[in-house]
Amino acid sequence: MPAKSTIDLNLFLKNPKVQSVTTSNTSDLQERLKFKPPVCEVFNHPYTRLENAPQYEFQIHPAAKEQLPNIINNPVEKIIGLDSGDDDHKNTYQQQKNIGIVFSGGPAPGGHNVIAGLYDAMKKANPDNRLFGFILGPEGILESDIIELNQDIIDAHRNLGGFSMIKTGRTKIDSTDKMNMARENCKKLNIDALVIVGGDDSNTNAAFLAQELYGDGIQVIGVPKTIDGDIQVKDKNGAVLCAMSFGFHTAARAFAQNISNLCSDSSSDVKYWHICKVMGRVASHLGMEVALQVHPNMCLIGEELADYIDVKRIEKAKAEKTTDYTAYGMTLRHLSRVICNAIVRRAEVGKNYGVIVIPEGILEFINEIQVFIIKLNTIIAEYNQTHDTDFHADFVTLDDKLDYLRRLARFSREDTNLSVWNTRDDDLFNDIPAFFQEGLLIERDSHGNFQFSQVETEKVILGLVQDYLKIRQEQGRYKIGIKPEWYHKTLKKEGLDPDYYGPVLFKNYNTNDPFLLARDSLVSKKTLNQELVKKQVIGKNDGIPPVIQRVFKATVPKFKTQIHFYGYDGRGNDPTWFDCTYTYNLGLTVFSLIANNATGQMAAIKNLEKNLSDWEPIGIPIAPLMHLEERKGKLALVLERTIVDIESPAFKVVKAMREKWLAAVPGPDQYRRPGPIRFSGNSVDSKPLALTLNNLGRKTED
Ligand code: FBP
Repeated sequence: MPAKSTIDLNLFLKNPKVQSVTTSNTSDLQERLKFKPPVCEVFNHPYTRLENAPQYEFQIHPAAKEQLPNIINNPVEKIIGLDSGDDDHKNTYQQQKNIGIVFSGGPAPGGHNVIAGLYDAMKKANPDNRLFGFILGPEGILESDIIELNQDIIDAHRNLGGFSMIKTGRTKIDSTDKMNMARENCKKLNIDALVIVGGDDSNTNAAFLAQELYGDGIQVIGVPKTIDGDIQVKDKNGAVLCAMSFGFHTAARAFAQNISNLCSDSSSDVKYWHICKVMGRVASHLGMEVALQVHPNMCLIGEELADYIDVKRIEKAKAEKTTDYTAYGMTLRHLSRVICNAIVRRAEVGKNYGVIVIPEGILEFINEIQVFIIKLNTIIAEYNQTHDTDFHADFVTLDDKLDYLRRLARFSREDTNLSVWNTRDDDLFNDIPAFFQEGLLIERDSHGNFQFSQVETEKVILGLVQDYLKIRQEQGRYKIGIKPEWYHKTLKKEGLDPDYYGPVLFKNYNTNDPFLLARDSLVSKKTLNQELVKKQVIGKNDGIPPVIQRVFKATVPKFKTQIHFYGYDGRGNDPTWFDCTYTYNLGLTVFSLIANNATGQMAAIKNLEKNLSDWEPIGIPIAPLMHLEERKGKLALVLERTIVDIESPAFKVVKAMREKWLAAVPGPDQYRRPGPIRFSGNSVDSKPLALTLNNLGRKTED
């Protein structure tokens, strides 16, 4: 029986040594709070001014010209440091300002440093400047829910992850009523400038607000935030203006460390395939960066699948004088075959384990699924508009929703002009598993985006992979390779002659292959018995020797999986040194843009892929970056997202290394250990590897 504890818990908890163990104020936290990110050279001057950079041009969409007339002609602005200036400039720069800031969309590491940078710069320019945080995202603007940010609040959040200082939300200011409400509230609160820290949709919002508030003299500045890494800006000639949104590096490194740990576990325990879904609503940037950091056995890149062309199908269709549209882009079925082939090849060299990275948004790039998503977006948006109600409130269960779709399909037979959903769509949709149907029918977010993070993408793919592996196993085309030495040793130990049984059991016996592969015909104990009898190795009534049964069992694979999702954890991680420094400088840039009267601009750091001494703070006009996209079933003007460029050096490296990382050969795996997130130092891996490779690739091309 354990001895009864005699400690006085109250006294124990007051003990300074116990308190040093239980305190939340860890040394890591203290180090972070104290860290002062280095700044770009221009910010060492007391003032800054803007300089037009007309050499950067954009392909402007006519809809952007029409809808955003007051900000469409904004140029790229360079920020220049000034030691002194004329009095007019000084007066404008130092004029007292009330600035409002809001986080919008998902958290991204570094957001607090944007606020800290802005706060420090504005207090340096004029200690009477005031900074207000809108609480819970754009909803805070509509509700006038605001908090004044002071030194204590800022200092308690420096270099820390999350958006907890003022919280965030996904409300969209997308109607005339909401725009008017935003204007009235900003005016009531005497806001001179509004800063929107957000992703593509939030910067779209920033552009429309800048247009709307232009006449009121309220400036609006955007900041490129999102772990997804899909805000990247180039001008029309390919000059990189913003290589990456903030938060991407930290999230990728956080995911990479966890996935690298799984690589270690997997190659030790040798019994699981780890299926790792990583965030990134549409683009596969995070998946690709994780692949570069970790070298997993497989990494799917959505953009590559969309680009796939099935030459065999095209030729077949050509011979039949038809067109096979399914030959363009990879189908889910084909994708599952590609994954299975890789799993089978590793099994043949004895590696019945591994790690697969699947980007969250992969289904967006699968033609057949994309068609469903667009059709369902349209159906839901049309229903809400026609009935002035909510589709999901009216059709609560999956059965209700399926019923409604069935009715639409029935109507389509009567009126083919109105058929977004026809009987073929309905039949195909009814063929997919219920959990996936439910996923495809889930509520869209406030921007009308399909919520990929809510869909069990990995389960959909895994289901198909499992089915196909089963078929291959039944056909005898999925086996575990076994080492000849083990086979010889095992049989000899039991007094049996390996050479007597070997040719019957293995299709490559007596070759120099490093792994023995069981014959295709041996798919069960029954077929093993039949073969041994047929080849007269055993008599009809002898039964299979136990050691032969053991050898056979060792050749039969069990596909065991563990599923993981990496997303919210990385979004909340404390920022890397790179993200801390990047975001602090973004905050300083925001103030320079405001102090120099800019509006409709997005703060950015040019040359981010290079060393800090080459970083150039700039303002990028948002309006020229916009194009038309389907949202809530309609075309809307939005900021264009950047997906993975399959012609980029970084992607080409991933493609070239894929076979090596698969390691479907005897010998060790090729996993890379990125290690934990480092907070100090400025070495090559302290910035995204994709950026470094793209920069090196561009240099090589020059
Ligand atoms: P942002 O584009 O707002 O930065 O959010 C990105 C993201 O983290 C995606 O990777 C993910 O699909 C989505 O947010 C999840 O959204 P939610 O927080 O609403 O679950």
